Amino acid sequence: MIKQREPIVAIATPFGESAIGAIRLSGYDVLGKIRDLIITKGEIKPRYAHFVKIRDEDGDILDEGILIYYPSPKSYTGEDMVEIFLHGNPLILKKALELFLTKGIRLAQPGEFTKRAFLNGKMDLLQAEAVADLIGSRSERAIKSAQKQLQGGLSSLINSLRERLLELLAYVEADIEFSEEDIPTLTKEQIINLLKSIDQEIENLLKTVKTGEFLRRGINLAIVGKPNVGKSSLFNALLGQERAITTPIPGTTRDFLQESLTLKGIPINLIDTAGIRDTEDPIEKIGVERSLHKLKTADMVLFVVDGSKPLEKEDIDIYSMVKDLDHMVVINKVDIGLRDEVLKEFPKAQRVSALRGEGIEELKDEILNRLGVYLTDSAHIYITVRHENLLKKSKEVIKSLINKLELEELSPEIIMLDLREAITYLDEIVGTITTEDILGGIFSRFCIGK
Ligand SMILES: Nc1nc2c(ncn2[C@@H]2O[C@H](COP(=O)(O)OP(=O)(O)OP(=O)(O)O)[C@@H](O)[C@H]2O)c(=O)[nH]1
Ligand SMILES: [Mg+2]
Repeated sequence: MIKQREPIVAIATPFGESAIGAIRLSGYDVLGKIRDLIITKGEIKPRYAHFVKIRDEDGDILDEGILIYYPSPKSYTGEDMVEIFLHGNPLILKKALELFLTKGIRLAQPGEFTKRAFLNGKMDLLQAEAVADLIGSRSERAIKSAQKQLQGGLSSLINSLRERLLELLAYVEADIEFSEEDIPTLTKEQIINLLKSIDQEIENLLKTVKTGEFLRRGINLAIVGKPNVGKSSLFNALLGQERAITTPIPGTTRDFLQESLTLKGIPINLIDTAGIRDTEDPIEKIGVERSLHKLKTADMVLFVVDGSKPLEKEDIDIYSMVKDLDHMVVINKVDIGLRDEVLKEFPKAQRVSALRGEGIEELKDEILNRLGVYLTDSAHIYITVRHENLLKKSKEVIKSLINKLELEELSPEIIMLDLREAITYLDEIVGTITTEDILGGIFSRFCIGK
């Protein structure tokens, strides 16, 4: 059922000068509310591009542009909507916005258009989440995955699990209601097998969460080590460009540097840091503090040592800070020697020559391996932590039901109770059941105007 809510308005394009700036309006009788500010020849027809002028209260023309009217229910939100495209001057757009605000229309909250689209059944919760993902995507793979979810890829997977549980529920229910009659029922083994296959599918989906989170927010990868081991050279080699200054003088990098790259379509935020050592230099000291901070907040730390020289106390001290974090040891400068003692200390380390670009591709592969990146190449379906939490709960119920069934005779009522609970969590994923809290959490991370 479509419900038309109070009219809202937002500027839908980013702040700044641009060729065109868009203003979006949605809600009950929204066109009627702004009609006297719009000058146009003839009637405003649904889904037509109309050339219009916007006038202010005194009748002065603010700007001219294109207006499109989408009456309910055929619009993004399902409500009456208007989109106006003016010249992309922030002052003009702000002035137009203010004019509309005087007409009893309020400013939209982040994600409110999409929230209304969801509430009006234009999309399910998974698709609504994908809208924000799509806008925020930082790699082609991330776009593909968001696009897939927007098209309902994940929804149909969850719905098929849900339908199979519902079907099972119907069988068990029928077993109670018509127990005297001759209707087909499932054997215990059949029920267990069905539950096991559902459990396995949930397991497969759960495997995608880590990669999904990396795809959506990127991976923070920090390069640390003592001065002069070749951190900045490695940074440049991974980026494929001479971005950081490298010199033979220890203490070259004073502040951290960040650059983006993608590895197999996963966005990476690569961070080069100042070499960590005790220093009296006040500038370098701050740099070292920043390095330590980056080290602690990274998803993965690349700890670099110079393989051509004996290890020093500084190397060991830094390693003791790194070893309990997600980390990889990188032995650099193998082109000028690889000492046995270094190899003995770090036998599993990746060996590279940042200067010559040797071992860099292998290092990239190993980074993704170690992060547990699991690429579902054709499916492009990756769940989020929200989905993971609910899927885990559903899986727990299913697992314990399987266990109970294998151990004892269960009454159909107990089986039904468990099945209903497992279904409830899936309902929450697609948004058949929601609370204001859940919706607030999801839509607050949207931009205004979407
Ligand atoms: N032979 C050889 N030299 C290297 C290699 N990697 C880096 N170097 C040299 O080692 C010196 C230090 O390199 P940087 O990349 O500046 O080292 P860093 O760890 O960033 O140093 P700080 O910023 O001072 O902490 C430079 O002269 C580099 O050319 C390598 O793989 N082989
Ligand atoms: Mg450096």
